[in-house]
Amino acid sequence: MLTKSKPSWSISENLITPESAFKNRRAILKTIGISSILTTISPNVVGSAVASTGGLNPNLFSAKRNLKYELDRPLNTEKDVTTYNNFYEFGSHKLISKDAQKLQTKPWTVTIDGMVEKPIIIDAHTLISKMQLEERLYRFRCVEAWSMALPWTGFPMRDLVKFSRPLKKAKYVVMETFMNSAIAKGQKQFWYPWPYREGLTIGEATNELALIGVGAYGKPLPKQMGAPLRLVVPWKYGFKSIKSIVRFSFTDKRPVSFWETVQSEEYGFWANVNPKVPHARWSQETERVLGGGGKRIKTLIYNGYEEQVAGLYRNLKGESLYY
Ligand SMILES: Nc1nc2c(c(=O)[nH]1)N[C@H]1C(S)=C(S)[C@@H](COP(=O)(O)O)O[C@H]1N2
Ligand SMILES: [Mo]
Repeated sequence: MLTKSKPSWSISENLITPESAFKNRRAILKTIGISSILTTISPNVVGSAVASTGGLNPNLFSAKRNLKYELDRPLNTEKDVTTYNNFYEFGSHKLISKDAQKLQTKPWTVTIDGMVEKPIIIDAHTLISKMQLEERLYRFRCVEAWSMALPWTGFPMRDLVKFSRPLKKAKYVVMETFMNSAIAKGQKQFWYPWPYREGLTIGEATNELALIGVGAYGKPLPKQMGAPLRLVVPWKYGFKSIKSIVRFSFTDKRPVSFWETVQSEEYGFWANVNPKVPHARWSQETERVLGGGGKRIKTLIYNGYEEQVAGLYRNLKGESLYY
């Protein structure tokens, strides 16, 4: 793990080692003809877990990198990212990766409804196969002030919105996570407003940065990261990036999300990253880099994505954009 700090806005080739190492390993497996073990191996054998591809070619998930999105910091290792997770459905702590393997992601049905020309019910893997996948290196900042940087595989949410054919009057898209307390024990905690729910304005959902993540490190998304598909909105605090989505509903009413229902003064609708606006219980000025031995770095406005997203908020008055 690299801990040495690099000049800002530069990323050298050696910073992408974790992923290239993975690619080499897979190339080797392929040559000796056992690449299929990647999909059949028991998830518990590997710390990071090997996810199901739902019958899709695993190579699909090692998509071409979109070089437009550069990092100013090293990528985290796959181990960092896949063993420290927030997924309250499986427990209110970070070590849920093993329990999350109980999630059955095949088949996985996604419903697109509400203010659309015609509701659609579609298998998640069929949906993924219709989309153009790409890889993007993004920063990710949790409201709890830890952060990471990783290579996502996914498709622009904009493409999903287009596919959904929303009516003109739709202003928001609301997303929901699966509901199954038999395997997700956290959902037995009745004081939480299950299922997990999040929402974006149509403008946010069609912003170039909004991604539907279906993979990471060139592989299908592991269950603990929200397989088979989750939202990735890197300019917002992590809780907006809802995992294991089963429903996209278009509406003209601003939704109240899961965490907003629990604690609206701390977790609002917009939740854009801003170092100057403290959380009710801690400062947001700096963040602890996962795997960085406790190292803290300065948090950037919109998590460093001001150029892409500031325009979305310029004319909004009287809104608490930053929590
Ligand atoms: N369904 C669901 N989605 C969720 C969460 C959750 O508990 N349940 N946690 C959120 C929070 S607080 C964060 S920081 C990110 C964590 O994503 P990661 O575990 O892939 O890093 O997922 C977000 N999406
Ligand atoms: Mo978070």
